[in-house]
Amino acid sequence: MVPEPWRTMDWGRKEDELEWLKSFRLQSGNVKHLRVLLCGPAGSGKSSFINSVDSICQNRITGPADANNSQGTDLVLAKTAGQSFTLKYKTHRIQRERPGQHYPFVFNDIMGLEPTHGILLKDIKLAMKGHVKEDYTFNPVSALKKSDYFYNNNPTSNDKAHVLVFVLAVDINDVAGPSMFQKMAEIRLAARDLGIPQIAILTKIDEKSCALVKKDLTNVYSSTYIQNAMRKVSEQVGFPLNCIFPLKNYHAEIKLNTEVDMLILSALRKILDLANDRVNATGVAAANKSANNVNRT
Ligand SMILES: Nc1nc2c(ncn2[C@@H]2O[C@H](COP(=O)(O)OP(=O)(O)O)[C@@H](O)[C@H]2O)c(=O)[nH]1
Ligand SMILES: [Mg+2]
Repeated sequence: MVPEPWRTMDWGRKEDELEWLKSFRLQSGNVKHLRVLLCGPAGSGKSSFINSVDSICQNRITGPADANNSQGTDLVLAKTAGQSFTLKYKTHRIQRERPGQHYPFVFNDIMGLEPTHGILLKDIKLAMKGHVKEDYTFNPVSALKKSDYFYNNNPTSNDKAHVLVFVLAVDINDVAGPSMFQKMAEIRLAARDLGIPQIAILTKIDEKSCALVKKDLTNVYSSTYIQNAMRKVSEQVGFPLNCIFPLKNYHAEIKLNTEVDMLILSALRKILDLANDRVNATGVAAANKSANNVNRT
């Protein structure tokens, strides 16, 4: 345990955070929704994160979309496909409290970090640029081709990713080899080159960190184990420390819990702020470009 927590959290502010989420609106009229691309190894908690956000947004634990196996949904998919490690590109929307209404952000998750059988870097770039159509099944040995039915030739701003989130279990440094970190760094650089902001969430702090945090989640920012995990991820992949969020997903609970909600909401807030900034910056750039074109005519 470190003497002073390195990050602060006002655990009593849940109602304010929820109010912020409920009133969350897009600042730009250029897009219908913000697209959040989640990327991480099989079993890291990508589907559980989407389900957890869904649960918080609906103020109840919602039925699992597809996170339901101890090995992770991606591995289940991989096994059913005869060890060929495939994964469909699916957009997950988050329902508001009333059926039929949705929040202005969507999630896609891709199993992209396994160096040998994960989704190819080329395909991840295509997904970031909005070229991958819904329901495409990624092939770990060959990238999506322009001639393919699932190749979107004319992606709109709605199809493009506005933020990239690495979903890593907090013990990633103990289990991942150099090639996985290398691939993560390559993906992060590709996102940076496309102007897409990136953050990381470190999941499973209730299971894979120190006894202190397992006992009480509010110790999260005082844990040396978690601080070291964040530092190593920061060094290996290149995220600034303030873009790394340790948290726990809902996975076995039947009721919401304030501490779990607060950790997820603080990550979600950062994700949505970064995505909103990205969309606004793209809108300004497009407006400047068209103004320049008008000036030239
Ligand atoms: N203890 C704990 N288990 C988690 C957490 N997040 C996910 N899990 C479990 O880890 C397994 C894999 O999660 P899943 O969301 O399917 O991973 P995915 O393959 O990345 O989509 C499932 O059994 C989840 O219940 C977490 O924060 N804490
Ligand atoms: Mg999954």
